[in-house]
Amino acid sequence: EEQKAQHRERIKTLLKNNNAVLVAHYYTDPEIQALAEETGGCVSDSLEMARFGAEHSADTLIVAGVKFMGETAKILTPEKTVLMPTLEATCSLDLGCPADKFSEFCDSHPERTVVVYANTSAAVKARADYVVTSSMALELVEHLDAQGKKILWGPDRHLGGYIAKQTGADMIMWQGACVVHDEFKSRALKQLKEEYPNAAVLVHPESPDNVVALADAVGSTSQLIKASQTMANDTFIVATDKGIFYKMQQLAPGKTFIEAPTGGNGATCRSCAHCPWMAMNGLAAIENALTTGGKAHEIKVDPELGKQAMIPLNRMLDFAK
Ligand code: CIZ
Ligand code: SF4
Repeated sequence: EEQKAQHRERIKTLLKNNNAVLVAHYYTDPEIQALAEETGGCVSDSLEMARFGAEHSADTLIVAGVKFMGETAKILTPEKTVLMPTLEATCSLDLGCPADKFSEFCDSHPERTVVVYANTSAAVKARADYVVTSSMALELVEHLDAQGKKILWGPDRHLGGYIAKQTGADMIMWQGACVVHDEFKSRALKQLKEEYPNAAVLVHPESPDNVVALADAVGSTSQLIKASQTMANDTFIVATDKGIFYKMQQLAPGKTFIEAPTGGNGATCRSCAHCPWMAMNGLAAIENALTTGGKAHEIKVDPELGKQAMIPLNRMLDFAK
């Protein structure tokens, strides 16, 4: 604890001296979210992280999250220095969607509008017509569908399947998944609902469809946080990364939040409702990034690729306004 307090104090000084601001995702550890709030940074979903970073006057952004979030920040503001606690923090959706293979998939369906989730590399974004986050993907697909567009979606198959079902849009999909949300189990969730009959079930649509089917509210992280505030229930079963409990407890104090079951019946799960890559963001790593910067921490995006990727990213920001 004493060591953590020292890290916090040194980070505060470093942020000031470097004209830097800390931008943290809801899935990072509570101490990081608290520090971002305390230092005038932001805690949010990937859409708002992108917007905050692009609009803030700081010269340096330190992005606590996973690599695609740092890359998005760099693409939107190439003149800023973008640091991350570790460049090793990736995402199973990004890893499972290599740009060359994805590009071939697109090439074989030239008539389709390419819509990709923000959880992708700069090169995959550069190949897309639109980038989306889970907070506005459904509305954008609805909009494209109304124009008669057929869609090629990537990489999350659960989110894509959910959107196709909700909108009726013609979508073909890359078969990626999130290691965290893919682990939620419907049978165990049904049992838990029986134990807590008054609880509302909140589900992120990166979860399997049989889990989404049990939800009282389905939505992005920011939408689920809003639901925890506005729904009358005093207990919630939550199927998304448990990092989100920090914000839910802060904004809906007095309510009870329970993790949705992963793995079921005592079976092992790989990530147990906490993203292993989000978990790599620690106070020591943040301090190290601000102290040493450089190769181990600084996000670099090829400028030409960045220019290409900026087009669909700006379409996302404009559409979400
Ligand atoms: O699962 C993720 O990485 C999410 C939900 C990102 C986001 O859009 O905030
Ligand atoms: Fe990727 Fe899932 Fe981790 Fe989000 S929670 S960064 S989608 S692996």
